[in-house]
This record gives sequence, structure tokens and C-alpha cells, in this order.
Amino acid sequence: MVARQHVAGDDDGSLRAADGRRVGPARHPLDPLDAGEIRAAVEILRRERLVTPAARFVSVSLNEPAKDQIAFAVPVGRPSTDQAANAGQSDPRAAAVPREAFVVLLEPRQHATYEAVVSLTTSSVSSWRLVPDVRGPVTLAEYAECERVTRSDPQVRAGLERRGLTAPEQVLVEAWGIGSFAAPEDAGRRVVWTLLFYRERPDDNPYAKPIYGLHAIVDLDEMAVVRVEDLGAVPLPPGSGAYAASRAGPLRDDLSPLGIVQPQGPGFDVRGWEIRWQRWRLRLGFTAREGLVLHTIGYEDGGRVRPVIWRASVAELFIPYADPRPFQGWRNAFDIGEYGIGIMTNSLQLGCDCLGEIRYFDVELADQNGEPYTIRQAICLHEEDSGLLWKHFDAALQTTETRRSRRLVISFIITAGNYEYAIYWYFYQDASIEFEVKLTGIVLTSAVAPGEASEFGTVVAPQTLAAHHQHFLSLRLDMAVDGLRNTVYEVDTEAVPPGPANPLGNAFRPVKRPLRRESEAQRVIDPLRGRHWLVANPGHRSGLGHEPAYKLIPGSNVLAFSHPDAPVTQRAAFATKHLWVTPYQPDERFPAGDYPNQHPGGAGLPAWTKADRPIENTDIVLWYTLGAHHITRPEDWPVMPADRAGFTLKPAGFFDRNPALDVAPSPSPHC
Ligand SMILES: [Cu+2]
Repeated sequence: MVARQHVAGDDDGSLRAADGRRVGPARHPLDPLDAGEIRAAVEILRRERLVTPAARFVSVSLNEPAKDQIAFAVPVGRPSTDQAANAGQSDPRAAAVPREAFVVLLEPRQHATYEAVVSLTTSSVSSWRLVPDVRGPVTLAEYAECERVTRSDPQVRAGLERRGLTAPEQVLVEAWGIGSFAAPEDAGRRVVWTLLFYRERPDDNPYAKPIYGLHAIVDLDEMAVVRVEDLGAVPLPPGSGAYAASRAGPLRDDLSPLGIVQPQGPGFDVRGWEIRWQRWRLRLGFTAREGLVLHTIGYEDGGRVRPVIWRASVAELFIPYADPRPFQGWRNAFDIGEYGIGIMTNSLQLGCDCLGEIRYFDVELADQNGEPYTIRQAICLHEEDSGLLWKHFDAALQTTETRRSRRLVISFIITAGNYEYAIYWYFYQDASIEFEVKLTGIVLTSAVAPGEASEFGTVVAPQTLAAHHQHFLSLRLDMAVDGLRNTVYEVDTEAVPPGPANPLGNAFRPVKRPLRRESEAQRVIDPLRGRHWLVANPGHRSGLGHEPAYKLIPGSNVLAFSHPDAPVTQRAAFATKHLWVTPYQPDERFPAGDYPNQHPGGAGLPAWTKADRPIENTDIVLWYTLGAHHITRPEDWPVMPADRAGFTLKPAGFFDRNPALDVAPSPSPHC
């Protein structure tokens, strides 16, 4: 994005420099806020004296307009210049949509969290409210300050000295959400607890030297250590855990060069935040909390764009650990609700994270002071060869028809403390969509005595225990298959009992059952029945008479092992089911509630679905829980090879034939 100054108050929503000169086209209503808009929103709040100088901004992001103010993308046949697409001129309503910022901020002296909606169009505050009884998430600046105050705390220093560690500046301090484990006397505070690690050399892997048993409880509002707990020392493990190329030992030199060349450039077309590739049309967004957001995903068919998904994002990322020992049992993280994965997003490097003809998107976020900053190359867009698309060899004719598959990849990567999550959305030529997360980085460790082992983790290096754990991603899929009114069916395959209708015993058939109310739509996978879920539009029929649908096909998945009554399960109830369906409500965005930090549980999906609302033939949201099970391995150390988990959305009755029949053969003379 180009830095532009936005003067709020332009009646047409266009961008103008301070002298009134138009400097760019009006933005599409779903475009993320740019630096000028972030600055303007914060200035308006300060001008209205709603914010004290001590305020800490959690996020300043687009307040997304209502659905009836947005249209899906324009079909390719219609003339559309960059400016027209950006301005939303193809959609006459778009230019009139007000630009609004949604602001979450903390007032630490009041121990308060506030939410504001600021109109950038009218340069005024549209709403302002104190959010009662919540503890706002941890900001990046607070995370860094927490390290500083913990390192300089006399009790922490005494604990380090008892362990023979005399260089507190070499201690890595991780601030962890305390969940519902805060001591009663701290119940009113906004607190985190800490895990400490030690860098013997500046380029060491700190997770190789976990400092056992020394934990600080830090009040983030006061930014002070409240208390320090010392369970007694366990010696630091001896290894360095080094993994950098300079320290990993001799490197292989046996890889021959592999280049990805697109001499005529990539096959996608980017207009502002809109992407067109093959028949896919969609828009990108980005928030401090969710990172990448996909908007208005549609597929062009017969000269019109058929909606598939209104909005898709990862709405929570929850990691429970298995080790029950004191403090180790506190380890669990809600990386989205307690921190935000947008703010953890990496700047990607060409040729490293993605390969080929890459188009990167910079994103702009607000820091704790409300100042805009840029994460350069935060989102990566590129094409990949993905093997075989379809093939048949006709033996009689001695002819072969083969098509290679190409996919569009939209990705971003976050670093959440020790761990990396690389998040990929793949769009295919057969109109299917795949979601994949690659888990890499460093497993979380604790020190054990020489020779000690544990059934709750794996010894991955001498005296280094990597606890078993799980990762649960909650995908919020606001579906719009051929329109907003959709019904979800669960489809199991059942064997027909042998008898007159099945004399040979071979018969099986899918059994399709509509999920009519929220209570019926809290489901788990059943791979042995081939269970999948269809999101169908009952108001339409395909040429063959089918309700057009997309089916959600689970990949490998798992449920949480924590006890149903465990405090951590209460806080992450969404992870007790793989599929939830709710009727669309604009304020139902996060499955563990808006403010999971220090929340006792019950918010989000379990609270909303108590109403048992009807979900048939209406605007619905699918929540898919994707669990990655991680029994740690020695091979995960000192940095783990990427593990994968995902799921697929495939058209089912959406088309009347293979939608990739029109893909041309590869230009190779042999095809
Ligand atoms: Cu893991």
C-alpha cells in the first residue's frame, strides 16, 4: 500500500491530500484501513477527549460494512479498469458506504477496556462503550515491557542467582495468559504469568535452556511484578539447541537448482485488494486479531460471479498442553483472543517463504500508541503447480488427455513465541478450496533432571522435555453458496442391511440429514462413515436438479483430551466439537468470545447456541474446528519439520459437470 494522507470528511469517501488534491481512487468498502485512516481514527478519539494519554490501543481496524452494502465481484467480461474496481464503481452502492474504524483500547489506570466505532467519513465517533468485566488482550508493547520488568525484579533476580544465572538480560521472558488460574487476591487484576528461558550465547536457542520452577505473575495494567513463585531449581539442560545454518554443522551441498519461471508473469490479476485468478474472484483483508481475512469469494460461471463464501478467517487458535505438573498445567494459549495473530505476522522474504512469481501485500496496523506501522510483505500471493488435475488414457484409441493442476496460494506466517503457524488458502481450477496450516518452529520445553522422563512429553535432548500438546484452529466460514440462504446437511454413508434390497450385500448409500437448529449442529467427524457436511442453497436447482452445494471434507482431526469440566475446556468449548453452525450475526465473530483473556469460559459458541436458533435456509456461519495432535518427537528438535493439517471445500452439485474440463492441455508437445 502506498502511504497516503486521508482527510476524513470527504463526502465521496475518496482520498485527498491535505491540500484537497485527490491522491487515489476511493477505496473499496472492504479494503483494510490504511495508515492515514488509522491515524485519523485515533486523532478523532483524542480530539473528542475520549482517550487519556495513558491509553493503550489493542487494534484499529476496519469496521466492516453490513452485507447489504456490498456486492460480489464483477465478472471478467465487464470492462473494469483498476480505478473502477478500486472505487467499487461496478457496484453503485459501494461509493456511498461510509468508512468506519473499529477500535479496541485499554485504559490501564481505570483497568478498563473500551470499544469505539469511528466514522472516517464524517470525522466523528459513532459509538463508544466500556466493555464490562473483561480483560483486554496483551499488546506487543506490553509483552516486551513484561519481559523488562520481570528481568529487573529483585525476586526474579534472586531466583536466577540461586540457579547460578547472573545475566538477567540473557533471560527470555514469555508472557502467558493466566486463564482462570489467577489467585483470588489477583482476580481483579489484568495479569499474565511467565515462563523463563536462558540464552547462554546471544545466538543460542533459548528453548534449549528452560529455567525450571521460576515464575512471575505480572500485572499488565500496573506493569509490575505482583509475586514470584519458586518451585526449586532443576539444572539447565546442557545443549545449545542451535539450528542456524552457521551452527547446525556441515550442510548438504547436493541440491541441484530448481527455478520456477513464469516468463509472461503470473496468471493472477490484482486490483487493489481484489484478486482475480482463473474463474476465482475474491478480496483480501487483514486484521490485528485474525491476520488474513478473505472476503466475497466467488466463482465465475456463465458470465456471472456465483458467491461461495462471504468471509473466511481463522477466528481462534488454542493450544492446550498435557503436562499436569505445577505451572506446566497452566500452559495453554489462545493466540488470537489473548494476543492476536495479525500482530504476530512475519515480513516474508522472496525465495524463502514462497517461491516463484510472488505478489506481496503490505499491511498496516496500529501500535499500542495508536501510531500506524507497516508489516511489509505480510501476505504472499502466488501460483503453484499442484500435480495432476485429471487424466484418461483411452486404450482403444491410444489417446491420452491429461491436464495439470495449478493452484492459487494465499498465505501468511505468524510467530507465536516458540511456534510458527504458516496459514495457506489454496484455490483450484476444479472450483475446490483447501485450507492448510503448517506447524513449525520450536516445541515448548521444560527442564528435567538427568535421566528423568515423563509420560506427558518426550525427552528431545538431554534433560529437555517437550510436552505433548494440541493445536486447535477455529475456522469461521461465513458461507454464501449461490446466495445467503443456505442449509447445512450432514452426510454419512451407511451400509444397507443384506436382504431383498441388497441380495449381494454390497450396497451402501449416503444418508443426508439437514441440521435444523443450533443444538443439532454441534458435530464431530466420523471418518469411518465418510462423514462430511454439505452447505447447500435450497432455493436453487442446478441443471441436473441438484441443490447447488459445497461440501466440507475433514482431513485428519482430533478432539481435545482435557476433561470436559477442566477449566481449560470450559474456556475453549468450541474445541469439543468439529462443526458448529450458527445463524449469521455480525457481532458473533470469535468462538471463545470477544475477550478470552482471563475469561472463565462459556462465552462465544456455547453461549450463543443456547438460544437454539433455527439454521435452515437462512444466512449461516460454519465454524470448523481443526485439531492438530502433537505427540512430540526427538525429530521435532531443535526446530521441527513442518507438520500439516487442513480440510477441503469442494463443489457438490454446484456445477453440472467437471468445471475443469475447459482447462487447456499443457503447452508441452508431448501432452
Ligand atoms: Cu505442536
